[in-house]
Amino acid sequence: MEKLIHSVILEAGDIALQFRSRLDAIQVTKKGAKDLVTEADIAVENHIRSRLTAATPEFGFLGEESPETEGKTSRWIVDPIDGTHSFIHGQYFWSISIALESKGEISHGAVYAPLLHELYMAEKGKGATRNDQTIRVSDTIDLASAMVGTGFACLRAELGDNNLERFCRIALRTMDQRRFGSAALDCCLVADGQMDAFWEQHLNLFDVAAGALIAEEAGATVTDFAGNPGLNPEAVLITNGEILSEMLELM
Ligand code: LIP
Repeated sequence: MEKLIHSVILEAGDIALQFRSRLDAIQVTKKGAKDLVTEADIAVENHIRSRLTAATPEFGFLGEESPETEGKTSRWIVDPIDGTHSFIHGQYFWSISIALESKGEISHGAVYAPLLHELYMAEKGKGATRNDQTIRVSDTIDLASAMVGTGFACLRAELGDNNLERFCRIALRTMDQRRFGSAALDCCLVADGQMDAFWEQHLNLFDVAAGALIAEEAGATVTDFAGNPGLNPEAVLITNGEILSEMLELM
């Protein structure tokens, strides 16, 4: 399965980069007030979907840009471009995310950031890698020394709880903060120790299914904002473990 995911995600990256090379000319459509989709998102998802479906016709498929199909025991969970706004603005921090769920559990995850030349992969129980090198979370032991990241779910900006108060509370207690714009990649940055924690609310499963597995396999804790273990896209908190209790106090 890893070989299939590896090839498909690299092909998808090439397609996204072709669109990026003519960014001024690509079509952008609004799905909602702040929810944009580009030709690139659709072309990348179509490619991933046709390749994965041809190889595993019995699996279901949940993607950001196309209707879901159900499978018997397994399904692919795909975000063709996570960080569409970053992509449209010609920035570096966007990624392609592919996860495989079997019997309700994410078994494989891959996140590829083509402009950063970073490919993160994990298989349940077998650890996580970045460009084939094993990765581990940081060993930062307190929030005062921590670099943390978040996102503001701009697509769901009309929701009352918009994360700004929480961000201000946490920012006062940490060494520094980042908002990179791709939740999938944010999870991987915790996995390889570039950040000590990441949180975001009101995400979709396809944003974080792969990234959360990669983080967990690198030693991260994956909980909701109350500390319940496991991935809840409505409230995702990923930490290096050491700073989990301090983060929970502030959520
Ligand atoms: C985006 C995320 C981003 C988050 C946005 C959005 P998309 O995914 O990864 O970090 O803050 O609300 O969900 O829509 O570009 O795939």
